Amino acid sequence: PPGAAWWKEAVVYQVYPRSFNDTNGDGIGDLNGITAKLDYLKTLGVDVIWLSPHFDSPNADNGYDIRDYRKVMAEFGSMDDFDRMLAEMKKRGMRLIIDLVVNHSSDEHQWFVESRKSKDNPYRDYYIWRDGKDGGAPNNYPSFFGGSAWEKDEATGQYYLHYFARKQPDLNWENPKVRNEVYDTMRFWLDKGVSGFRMDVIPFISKQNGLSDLPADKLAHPEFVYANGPRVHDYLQEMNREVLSRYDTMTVGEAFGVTFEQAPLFTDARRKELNMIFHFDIVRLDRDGWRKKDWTLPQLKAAYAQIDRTGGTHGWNTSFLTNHDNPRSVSHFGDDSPEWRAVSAKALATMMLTQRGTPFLYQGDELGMTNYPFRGIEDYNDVEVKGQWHDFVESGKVPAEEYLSHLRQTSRDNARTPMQWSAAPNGGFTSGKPWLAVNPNYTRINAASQVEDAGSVYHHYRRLMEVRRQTPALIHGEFRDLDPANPKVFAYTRTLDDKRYLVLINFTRETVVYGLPEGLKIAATVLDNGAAQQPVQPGAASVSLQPWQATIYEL
Ligand code: TEU
Repeated sequence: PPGAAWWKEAVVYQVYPRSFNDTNGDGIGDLNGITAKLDYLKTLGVDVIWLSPHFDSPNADNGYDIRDYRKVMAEFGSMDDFDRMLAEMKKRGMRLIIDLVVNHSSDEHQWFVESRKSKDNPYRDYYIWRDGKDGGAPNNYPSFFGGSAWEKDEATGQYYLHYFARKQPDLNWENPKVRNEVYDTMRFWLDKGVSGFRMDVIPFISKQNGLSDLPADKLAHPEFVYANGPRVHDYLQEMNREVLSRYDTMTVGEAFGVTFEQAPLFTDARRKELNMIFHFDIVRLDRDGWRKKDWTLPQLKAAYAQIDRTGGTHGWNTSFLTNHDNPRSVSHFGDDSPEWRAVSAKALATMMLTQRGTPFLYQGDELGMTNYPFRGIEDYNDVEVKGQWHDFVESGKVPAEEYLSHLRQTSRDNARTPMQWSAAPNGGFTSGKPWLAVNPNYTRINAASQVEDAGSVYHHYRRLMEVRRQTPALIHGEFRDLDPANPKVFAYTRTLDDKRYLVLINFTRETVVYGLPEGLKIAATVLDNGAAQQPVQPGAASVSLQPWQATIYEL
């Protein structure tokens, strides 16, 4: 098909290494643990692995605070382990993309250690330093992890900018030396054989001219200002020219704060910036910060349609329902009660893998892993939670119970509990004490039992990836929502030349008799999620959809 590319056809699997597989008993996952599970991933049908940060880090934000961009985090292993892991991936025909976290570094990075020493240090301009104003911070920017985005530093009395934790100072991209350091780092890893990058909060790298105060209505969502710096596209085009265009890469930007209108500026291939971005509109459909809101199926469908339109003719999209910053997808968009968990997880898998966009599957979702049964604040590990607890609860603005009731559903820690490999202690994740508690449902929900069970969520994912790989229309075909207002059923077609497929997904616990619109008639069933009770006869113009049934048909 026109515009075909390996990274459009690939299925990506995100590994959060800290929680994936521990082989040395320290309670923290490691690179050897990933290598040990490559056959599992290969059998599942994974083409590309996105590895969350594996670099040397003091772990103020689980590796999203990097101390040395060319060193492997000691807890995860050594560079030899990395090289072996990559070689084993290649042997299996799999590729690796790594996390490029260059909006900020750790405050323990050598550049910052130097930078903070004095105003005339050669590294001073690697970061963003300003004088205070009226005895306080230079402006009213908030940090995503609580408090001000400015921290006063004793050595010089100036403030440095940090959009995230205090231990994550923002790099100064205005400085060409910083940009060249980043490009060198990228070449270092590309020369080792990685195939590209997931770019952490990449729209934030260009700061607003003058850094003036945010107006009151922007304070709750500063990302829409932070993502709109004047030079972000210059920098990305330069990065593309200097580095990306010289290798065969895949790039995906985490587009926090990017609106539908702006998305093509990043992904239109003619602009030579990034291949794709992660839109936040699905995973944050029912969110206002830490608060959970209700959502409806028509809203979800509208977000899908919008995202598909922004891809347009010259861009390409991602398809994902969670990652390490979001709750588990079955708990979020499905039904994680014992009766409906497996079938609704399969229905979501069908939806995710039949969108026009590269699917990004997060570890454990292929098992239908669920949110964790958190009780009190002491059950959480996330730096974001600690900051919010301070800002909202300790300040008296929000009652603890109210915050906690939302947090149970929205916390990033839901996705960060260890992988559930088997019914062995700690889900087989570690022989030691896991850094974050394993979900107690590991005895029922684990990889070992699902690999053995042809009817499991795992095998549904595997079959879906196989069907997708063999069906160009499900990758490249035009997407059309047949019935955007239907509150129970998601019905859409994927069309390429004379091939046309229909996907029907029942988002309820009830049977729904669904009459196909526009005189459409089913020719054959391609793949069902196990819910259908009887085969649909060729020529059928209506289907009795069982609870959470999700079926791909050929028209
Ligand atoms: O995430 C940025 C991001 O959008 C979220 O952290 C967001 O700020 C938060 O969930 C809002 O509630 C990236 C990484 O994915 C995340 O893990 C890091 O903590 C963050 O950047 C800083 O590097």
